[in-house]
Amino acid sequence: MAIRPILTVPDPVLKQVSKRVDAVTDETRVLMDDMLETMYAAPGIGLAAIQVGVPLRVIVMDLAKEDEKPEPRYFVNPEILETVDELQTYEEGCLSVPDFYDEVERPSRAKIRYLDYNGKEVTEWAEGMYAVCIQHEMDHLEGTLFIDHLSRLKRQFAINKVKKAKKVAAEA
Ligand code: K1U
Ligand code: ZN
Repeated sequence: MAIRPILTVPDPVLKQVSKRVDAVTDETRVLMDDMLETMYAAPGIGLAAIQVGVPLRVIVMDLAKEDEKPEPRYFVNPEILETVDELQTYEEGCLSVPDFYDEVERPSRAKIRYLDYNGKEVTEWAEGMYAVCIQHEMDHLEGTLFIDHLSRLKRQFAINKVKKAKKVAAEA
């Protein structure tokens, strides 16, 4: 397994639409293993393949708390089949927009279908934090970041903050 660098805004790669995976192979599993290690190291609770520069419809996630047993989840070619009208608001973050958080409103439940680590098809309802995170990660597959749900002013503030932090780090 390997930790891969995470792309940050305003990298144009993050705006790409990711392509479907033909079949879940050992190569896909190497990518998912690397992504999970990268996500744990960051640390984060989710990661889309495009965030490590791979434009494929692959997501990893682990919503277990620090004191709980890890519960890695793998999603290949995930689709949202249905959402409810009820909305929930959560203060989101993103490893591609480090150190910036803001509230985003999304459907509180989403019915999703995806292939798991072994290529088995799963259909289930996501709710609570699972619904927040899967919708955030599936946005990445369309080249959409959570800051795209905010006002232009807030989005530009977030991008400028990341740019400035990168400049300071490069000068140190
Ligand atoms: O960059 C990403 O897509 C991952 C992102 C997932 C996410 C967080 C919050 C709402 C929606 C989606 C993160 O993991 S940001 C870091 C984070 O939330 C976190 C890090 C350590 C412990 C707990 C949470
Ligand atoms: Zn993100």
